[in-house]
Amino acid sequence: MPLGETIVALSTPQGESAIAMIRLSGPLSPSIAEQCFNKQACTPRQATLGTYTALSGQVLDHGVFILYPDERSYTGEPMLEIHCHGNPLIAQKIIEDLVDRGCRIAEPGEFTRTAFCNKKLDLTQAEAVSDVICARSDRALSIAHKQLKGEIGQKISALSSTLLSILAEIEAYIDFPEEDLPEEDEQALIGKINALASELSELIETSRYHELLREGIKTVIMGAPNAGKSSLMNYLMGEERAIVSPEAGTTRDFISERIMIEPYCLQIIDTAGLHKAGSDIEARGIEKTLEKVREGDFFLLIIDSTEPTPELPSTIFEDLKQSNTLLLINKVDLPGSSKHEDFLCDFPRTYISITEGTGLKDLRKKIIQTLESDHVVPSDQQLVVNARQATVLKQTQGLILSALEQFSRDEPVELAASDLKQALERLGDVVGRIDNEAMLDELFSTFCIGK
Ligand SMILES: Nc1nc2c(ncn2[C@@H]2O[C@H](COP(=O)(O)OP(=O)(O)OP(=O)(O)O)[C@@H](O)[C@H]2O)c(=O)[nH]1
Ligand SMILES: [Mg+2]
Repeated sequence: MPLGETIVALSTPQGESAIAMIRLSGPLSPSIAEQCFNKQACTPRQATLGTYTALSGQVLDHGVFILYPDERSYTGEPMLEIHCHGNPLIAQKIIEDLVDRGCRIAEPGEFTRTAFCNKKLDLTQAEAVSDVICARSDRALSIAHKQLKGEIGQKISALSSTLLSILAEIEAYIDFPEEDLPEEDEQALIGKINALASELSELIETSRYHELLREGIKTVIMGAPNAGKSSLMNYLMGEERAIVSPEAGTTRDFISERIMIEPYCLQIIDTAGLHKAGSDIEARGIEKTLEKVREGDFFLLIIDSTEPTPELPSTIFEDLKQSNTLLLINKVDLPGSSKHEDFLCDFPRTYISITEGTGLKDLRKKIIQTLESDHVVPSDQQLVVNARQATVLKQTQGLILSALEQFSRDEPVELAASDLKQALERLGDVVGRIDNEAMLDELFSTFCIGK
């Protein structure tokens, strides 16, 4: 944002509501508060009741405003919040009046961007603001809040410090070239660099949880035709969402809906039954099922206990694992039902009858247990990086691995040091920090290299 501009936007959703909130950020905020509400002085950061009068003299609304006259605000610059009645017409007229008074309509995310530019938030915290707003479940919310508190930033700081101390040790030898790096010191350094690379791998790995938390856990209900997949979908939804019929091959196209099973949001997908297709349409349905399986995070494989175990395409087991699949042996109410104990015997399973309600009381609990037992979902203590952060971390890791390579090839230590310096800069980009030079100065001022 160019210096000196004041931005304005409606911060609550469009439409009728009890209250709407209009937010301003920039130097005009204090004078606008005075002029529009005709108050000579108002107490900073305190809700004040007032009448909003437009430049034309028209009274637009009675409402509450809060002035943040200095940098102690969300954006780090003067801000004004106007809480008016939630009539879109009022909000629109106030915003038009504010534009007439010299404000500019804010770009999407511009308030948070301003906060980042004014160092109120690091980049990971700024990104967390959107995760907090979009969180669909308790788990997604608690993880986004950790990030908003700056925990990824703290982790990056810790990794940067480790990298910096490794670099400092190497620099010591560069400064005294007559002394060769002793073998045991070199091995110790390689050990530290390897440990750092593994820590980065662990962090990069967590990015797979980001979309899962944001969009819901993609849970594919699959099995042979007529096994009861759509019946299960309807049971979990609590409504008749999918067509259920005794005719095999009823579901041709997939159906997807979100449900909550606290503390998670699941995106459940009912699919066409897997078997040897009789027609082109069926074959297309089955192809779509296989596509959904490839994209799935979690699988509910439903088996009709009165039928022989289904023959599933072998490629499916590239995705379905003991750790991410729950077997549901259905229709146990019918005579002649079998336990199918030999089928995928090491997979977790539960016996149910959807029509009679058998085994359904604990089904949600069992789903959560299976999800949690093998880390299909993150724990609430987990840090989760997003795709951008993972990309930057991978680049950092690439530079660290390149430094290791230089060591193993007995190249001059300067080359490894150069890779590690670049890695340090790249790591700073995760949080959008641009002061690596300052960090280096600080550390080396306390480091006694001559010792
Ligand atoms: N007896 C009994 N019948 C069931 C049970 N669950 C489902 N059914 C019946 O089985 C038939 C097939 O159920 P659906 O839910 O349509 O099965 P589906 O797997 O979606 O079938 P397709 O979409 O054709 O692949 C229906 O007549 C259901 O009422 C159960 O637990 N016991
Ligand atoms: Mg169906």
